[in-house]
Amino acid sequence: MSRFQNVIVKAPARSYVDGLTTSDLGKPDYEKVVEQHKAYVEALKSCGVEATELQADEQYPDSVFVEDPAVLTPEFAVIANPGAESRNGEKEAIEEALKKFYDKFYHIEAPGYLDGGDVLQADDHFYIGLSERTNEEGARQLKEIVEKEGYKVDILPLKEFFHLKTGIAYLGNNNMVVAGEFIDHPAFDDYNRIVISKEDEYSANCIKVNDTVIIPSGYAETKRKIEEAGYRTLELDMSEVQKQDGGLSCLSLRF
Ligand code: CIR
Repeated sequence: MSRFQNVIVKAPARSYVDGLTTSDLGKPDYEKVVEQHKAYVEALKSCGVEATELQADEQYPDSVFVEDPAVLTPEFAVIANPGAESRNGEKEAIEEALKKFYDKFYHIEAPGYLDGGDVLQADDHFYIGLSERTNEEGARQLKEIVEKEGYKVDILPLKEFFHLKTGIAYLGNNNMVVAGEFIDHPAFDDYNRIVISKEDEYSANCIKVNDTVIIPSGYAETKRKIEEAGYRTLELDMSEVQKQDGGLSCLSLRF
């Protein structure tokens, strides 16, 4: 798994509290999400990356979730076409920010829709989830792009999860964190699976940033399993992010 040098993050807007959600965890507290986001950015920096911190954009309540408007590899950037109407325009600011780092861009175009949260890269293999946000045409376009660039691709229709990465994370060295519908999924048979139980499902959305796996706080079993697999962990309070259906991966683009 390549090391990351950069991340892009975006500060939460005041309108964040009115963003999209399916959770019944209540309305997020704006001051608290700002604190949690700051701690997240500090944690990333402590893993050795340089952070590009974009200003909050009140027009887009969900724009703190920068993972969804793009898919990045070391060689090229794909500007996604986010499947929620209220979020689609977020891609413009992200493309602008990425111009400093990338020369080679691809775009997912309507009628194709795709959220970066539905895309998992594990070494030379991409997994693309079909969800409420990513349709077959969006997945087909991304498949064509990344296959042309030499990657392998599997497209997986999701049964329960909101986004593909809601329930799965790749830690490198063939280690895959899996929850729910992915625990027995044949697509992941060849990985060493770190299985997350139903009650800890939220913690399946974790991120490996260089030598550290960042996990949400409050999941002792997940922490233990990931440490037993040989990783150092760092825990972050994600309560206000979870209220808006977000997780650790959603809050940054790492490259
Ligand atoms: C949304 O519904 O789009 C946001 N409230 C949450 C997006 C989370 N992003 C992700 O899982 N990649």
